[in-house]
Amino acid sequence: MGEFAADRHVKYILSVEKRKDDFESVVMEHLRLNGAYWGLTTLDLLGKLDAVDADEVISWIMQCQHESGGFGGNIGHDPHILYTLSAVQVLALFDKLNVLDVNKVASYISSLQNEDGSFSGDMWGEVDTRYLISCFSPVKNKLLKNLSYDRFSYIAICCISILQRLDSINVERAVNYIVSCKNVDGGFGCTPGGESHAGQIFCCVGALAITGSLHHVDKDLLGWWLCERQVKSGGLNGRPEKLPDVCYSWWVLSSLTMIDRVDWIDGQKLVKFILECQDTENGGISDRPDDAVDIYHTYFGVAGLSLLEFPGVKAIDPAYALPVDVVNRIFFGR
Ligand code: GRG
Repeated sequence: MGEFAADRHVKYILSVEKRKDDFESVVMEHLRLNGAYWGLTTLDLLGKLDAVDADEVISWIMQCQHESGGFGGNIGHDPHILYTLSAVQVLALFDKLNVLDVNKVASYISSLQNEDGSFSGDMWGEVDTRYLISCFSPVKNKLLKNLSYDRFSYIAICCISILQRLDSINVERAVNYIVSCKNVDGGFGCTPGGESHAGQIFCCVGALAITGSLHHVDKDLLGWWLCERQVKSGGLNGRPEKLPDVCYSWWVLSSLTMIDRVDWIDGQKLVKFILECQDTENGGISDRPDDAVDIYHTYFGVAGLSLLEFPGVKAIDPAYALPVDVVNRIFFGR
């Protein structure tokens, strides 16, 4: 099994920020705040967050805030619930949540809750976040336009919980909506009746964990569905018959961790798969061995290793997707 090239990954992440004209930076332009969350959380998991200038990052983040209280993906871009979560997560990483007008952000999030308890992504109603994620990736450029409200439910709940303002949304209705997306296979889809997908399952299980509602999950049934995502190479796919992808090391493993079934997959084989996806020369992790690396897969590969308790990687919280010490600082002040 190859070595874990932690130092190279740190160098790669720091270099993405500097290469403003290359392909990855250009396609990331409109979702830069989300990319910042991926890169900076990876640095923190590797104990290297101090390699960036915190004041510079915070000042840029605050310039992405809109008068509505929401944040855009970059300066001058429209606000969206996903970038608002990324902004809050990055401020939490730097222990700078105090720069926020919490009421303003909370009122932006609560304004996006619909009558049925679900959330819209922005004032226009909906954008599928798979599109947001896939269009930055050199290997994926798909426009996927199905409704995806329960994904926004996770984003809203995670964000408002970090701000300790869960009382500003209707949690009961939000939970009811998420539960209505549960399928007979134990998984969750984008909308009621939608196909179970590991990314979606993370969102639903994460939101249920944060709101203390995990009793709605059939843990054994969902555990089976999730551990069947492991394929021969050791990697995990996101749904039956699909190719493995490093990002599912996060979406699947975090869900298994939250329902206490993480030992139902072969952790050693998954570690081997993630390490095979590294560019050991220039740093970064790709979706599958020998593909081009990007910052999204680098984050989710390292986050997967964290859940597998890989040496030298800090522990990550499976629901908040932030280092455990950051989550403890938010909720317990230490
Ligand atoms: C704070 C970690 C964190 C997340 C914020 C954006 C978000 C909340 C969750 C997204 C969950 C999700 C749907 C992940 C899957 C993303 C992805 C790469 C989907 C690809 O979809 P397909 O259909 O993939 O192209 P498969 O693998 O099924 O072929």
